[in-house]
Amino acid sequence: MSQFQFDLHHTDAHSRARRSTFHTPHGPVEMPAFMPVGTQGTVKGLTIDMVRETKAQMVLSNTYHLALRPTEKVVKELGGLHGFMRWAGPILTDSGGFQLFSLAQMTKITEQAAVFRSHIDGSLLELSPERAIQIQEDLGSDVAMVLDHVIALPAEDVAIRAACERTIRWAGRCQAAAKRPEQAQFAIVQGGLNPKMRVWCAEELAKLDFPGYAVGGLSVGETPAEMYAVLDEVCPAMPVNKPRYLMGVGTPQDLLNAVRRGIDLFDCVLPTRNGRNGMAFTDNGPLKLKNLKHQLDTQPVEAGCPCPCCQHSRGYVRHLFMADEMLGPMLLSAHNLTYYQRLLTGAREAIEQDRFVQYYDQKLAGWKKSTE
Ligand code: PRF
Ligand code: ZN
Repeated sequence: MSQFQFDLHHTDAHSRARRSTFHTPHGPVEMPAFMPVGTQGTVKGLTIDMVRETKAQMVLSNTYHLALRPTEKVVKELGGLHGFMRWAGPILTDSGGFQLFSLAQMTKITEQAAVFRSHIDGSLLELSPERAIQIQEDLGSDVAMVLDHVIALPAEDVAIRAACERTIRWAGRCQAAAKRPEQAQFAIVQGGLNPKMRVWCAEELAKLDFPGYAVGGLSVGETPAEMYAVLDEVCPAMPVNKPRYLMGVGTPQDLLNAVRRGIDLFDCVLPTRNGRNGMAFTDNGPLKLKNLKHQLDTQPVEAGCPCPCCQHSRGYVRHLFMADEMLGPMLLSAHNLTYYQRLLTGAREAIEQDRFVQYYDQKLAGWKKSTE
């Protein structure tokens, strides 16, 4: 019996939103779910106990960064990612496909592998599908992502097709390279903004029978409407009985729009990155804590929020940012991650009760009230 069972409990009566549980060797993930990003084996600014207190169930980490530093051998020696980070729950690792495209100075990409220069010391390195899997097996994550070929948008159809075809062949090679039954691999659907290519890529990958599927290549500069249009087409082409993960997305509004279209899993740097920059997500839209209007504000960032930030006044949090104190970014990162978890907990409850569309309308109406 696979350790990666997926139970689809319910589909919302008025949308494609799904309520499910994904089982892993390090415990279950109630979906729809959001994973905080722990690129370097740390969710920036938070201790691992603080990450747990946000109610995160699963965290994401990165092959590319950890392979460069401290190297997967060091992580393996120090107990794998679970022992290294001291995170007892499920972990997903990204393959490096997207980081090659966004961070590294790519020198050559062939059928065999991507050759690139490290963004840290400029050294020349090679990432093949087999190597991406071997690194992720050493890291010991529960879910490994296949190595995909990400291209910049907009792109010509021929370039999109070539990247899709290579992504499909590489997915097959990743699957063939797997040695650890305690690790599941998720395939990644590419295809740019071309709906036909997206559907074709999803159908070809579905034939390989992966335990989960991701949608990649989105949130790379297209409009939200363009991204939602791709999800409208691609979700119905993905297997019903497997988790669906939208990589690197997004704003609270993006998350609810994607859930509505049938996505089950997300990761994004936005809650932590924006938190570090003084921006808080709330049910009444974003708050900029550096704004002078918060100087004497005695209210918490969000009334009723159980996070450590919301035990303080907005005036105090503003002071921390103005005085460049590190507690400010820490508190707002904790708040924003808590906000994202509460948003998805609410979504799960709403789906169970067939009222996801009302939930969506209610959240959107609140966010539109923002005056900042
Ligand atoms: N591929 C991989 N990781 C990713 C993406 C992708 O397309 C994205 C796109 N938003 C984020 N992270 N491997
Ligand atoms: Zn809070």
